[in-house]
Amino acid sequence: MNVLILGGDGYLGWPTAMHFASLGHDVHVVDNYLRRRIAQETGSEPLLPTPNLHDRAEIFKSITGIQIGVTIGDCCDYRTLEKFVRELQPDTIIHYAEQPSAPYSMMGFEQASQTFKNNLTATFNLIWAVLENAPNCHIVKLGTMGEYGTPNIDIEEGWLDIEHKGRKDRVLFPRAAGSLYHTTKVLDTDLLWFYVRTYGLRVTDLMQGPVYGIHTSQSDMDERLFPNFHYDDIFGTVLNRFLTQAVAGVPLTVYGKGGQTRGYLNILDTLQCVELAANNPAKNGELRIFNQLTEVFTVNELAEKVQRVGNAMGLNVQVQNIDNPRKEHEEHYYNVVSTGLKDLGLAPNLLTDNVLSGMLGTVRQYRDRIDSRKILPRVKWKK
Ligand code: USQ
Repeated sequence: MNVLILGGDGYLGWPTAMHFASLGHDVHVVDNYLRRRIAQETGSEPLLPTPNLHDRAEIFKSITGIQIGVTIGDCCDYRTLEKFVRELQPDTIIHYAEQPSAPYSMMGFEQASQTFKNNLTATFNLIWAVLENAPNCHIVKLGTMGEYGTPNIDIEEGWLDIEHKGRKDRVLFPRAAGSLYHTTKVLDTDLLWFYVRTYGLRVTDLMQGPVYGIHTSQSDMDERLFPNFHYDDIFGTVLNRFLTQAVAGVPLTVYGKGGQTRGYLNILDTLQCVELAANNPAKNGELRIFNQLTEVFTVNELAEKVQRVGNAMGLNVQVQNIDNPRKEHEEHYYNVVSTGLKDLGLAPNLLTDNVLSGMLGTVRQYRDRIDSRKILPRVKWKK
């Protein structure tokens, strides 16, 4: 396949590029370094050194002989994006080109506005670039489980069959996101759905839970190919943060009561899921939605696991419930249907003690790079 990856510099974008290239696909990545800029602005440097995209592509080529095309460009510039789609004629476009941090989107007007404009414009431009230049191209879009929020009913896989006053219909599952970032993903889904049902685009929208992990087959070839692993309060996802806190000797930062429940997955399974979606494309005129997660945990359960495994490795791991900077339910019902990707063949990599100790071991090698000032939450949701 000819695969174009938007947001190819990100925590998931770069591992996805190497994964697809290693499978023998022609891969081209585009990125505008927005995350790198925000990381610099907010003092949120990743734990592991991450060379720029051109350098990473060169390192990858020197090891594997495989070329990944790189363009530093902005998907919010329609002409840039349109040119790529026209010239490359991709079979699949994987769209990660969004500002991915919920806390950043809640900092204030500038950050909210940047998140809103970037995420919606990138998606809108992608839709038009495909409509005008490659209408049969399959768009694989990274959504988020956070689109649904935490409703008091089972979360179905994208769609809900309803019966109202004796009549039946199928509608998008109701969404109630908990941050502006998550809300931009809700709006993305609505935009895609409009263009799918009106113009016959083919789209897979992957509702993904928080991802953890460092190691993939390709990143393990050279530490300079590692994903950009964040542990700060802006970009770090909760388990990656807890692992780093455990190594740094900082009590694990459980927000509020810690009963917040989410569906998690290993970065290896993100790669598997995106590959499965790409290999089994949606049909023209289909918005196919998969809930992308492999295991469900509360924050307390994650903290307990990290504490137990960390202590067995000789760390002294403490857990602390701190004031929740976010507005979210801390105890709630959570039951998600996620059969679509398993039906396509997803074989989950579960969060075993071995996986945890492997990640703790890697983080420990970089402990000198941990800046403890970046650990406590700096952004509060106004309540
Ligand atoms: N949390 C803590 N302590 C921390 C950090 C987080 O208790 O130190 C809690 C949060 O309050 C939340 C849960 O852990 O209840 C998950 O937080 P997170 O920061 O790992 O995830 P979130 O902000 O929701 O966003 C991340 C990614 C985002 C993706 C999303 C999937 O940054 O791009 O869309 O996970 S989901 O959470 O399912 O919406």
